[in-house]
Amino acid sequence: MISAHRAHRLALRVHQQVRLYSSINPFKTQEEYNKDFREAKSLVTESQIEQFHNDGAIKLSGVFSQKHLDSIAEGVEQNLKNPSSDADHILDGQSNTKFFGDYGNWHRLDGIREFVFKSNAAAIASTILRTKNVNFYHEHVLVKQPNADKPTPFHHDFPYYPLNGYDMLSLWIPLDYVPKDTGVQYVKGSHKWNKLFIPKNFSTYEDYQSYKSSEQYESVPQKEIEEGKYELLYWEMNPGDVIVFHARTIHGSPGNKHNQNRRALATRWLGEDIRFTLKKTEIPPQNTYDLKEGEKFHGEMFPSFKFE
Ligand SMILES: O=C(O)CCC(=O)C(=O)O
Repeated sequence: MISAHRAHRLALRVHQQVRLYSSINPFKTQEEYNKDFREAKSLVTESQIEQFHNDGAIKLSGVFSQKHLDSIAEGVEQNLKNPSSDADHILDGQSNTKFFGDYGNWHRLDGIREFVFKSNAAAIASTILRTKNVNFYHEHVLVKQPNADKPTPFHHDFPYYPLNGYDMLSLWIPLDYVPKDTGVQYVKGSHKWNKLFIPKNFSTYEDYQSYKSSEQYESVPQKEIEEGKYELLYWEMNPGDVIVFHARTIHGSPGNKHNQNRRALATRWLGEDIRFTLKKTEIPPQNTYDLKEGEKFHGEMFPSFKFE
């Protein structure tokens, strides 16, 4: 469990770095963000938006340019070389290859920061949430190395985070070709079950202890998912494609059976109704960045994107 001291140190480090980077990075003009927003309407149709809200996950094809994928690739490389203290290096039982995961480093990784602020990601998230104002929450780098056969356990993201509300989504963006049998699988419609599931440790597959005592949470129905009780959505993907999924949609992925990397970046976006709430969990980071209970996320840690 993260100590209060470590949480405070992390919050301080992040604050200092964010202040530094946002003062030197010119980002885009409001007019350029507005243009992204107008163009997003041609990248995602009204029926795809409807499908996202009904199914909890959609795939969009050819959405990100090579320039933006190059930024992500640079950021992923930087992250692999310089992981945070919260990074997961999950060993693979069979072959000793790894599943690497790390998050919340955008403020210190040039490539990721470039992508978040200069790509059309915010405009796409906003369009799909049917709003003109989103906040960036954080990024998550996920790299399954060749033949890393460890699956990602089924889970949904929402209970991992200190927040309440409904309108939150992720953009899962692969940098490599993803064969269908390696792609993330989504339990269709599970975001609308009105249930919260206990987060899982990606390494041990165990439910996190601190949630077990709360009646609010139950275990993910792993057995039923494996037995095929629910419809799963999953896709073959090419670089430039993206999966947009709701923070309450249950998802997981098989191991990487192929002799090539499966590098991906998930960026997480908050809509209008999301509010900070302190949950006592074992999952870092636990820093609250000075947010008060019930407050909207704001400030340099959770940059706001507005579109006109
Ligand atoms: O990439 C994966 O295997 C899982 C992704 C995931 O869990 C997420 O983006 O929330």
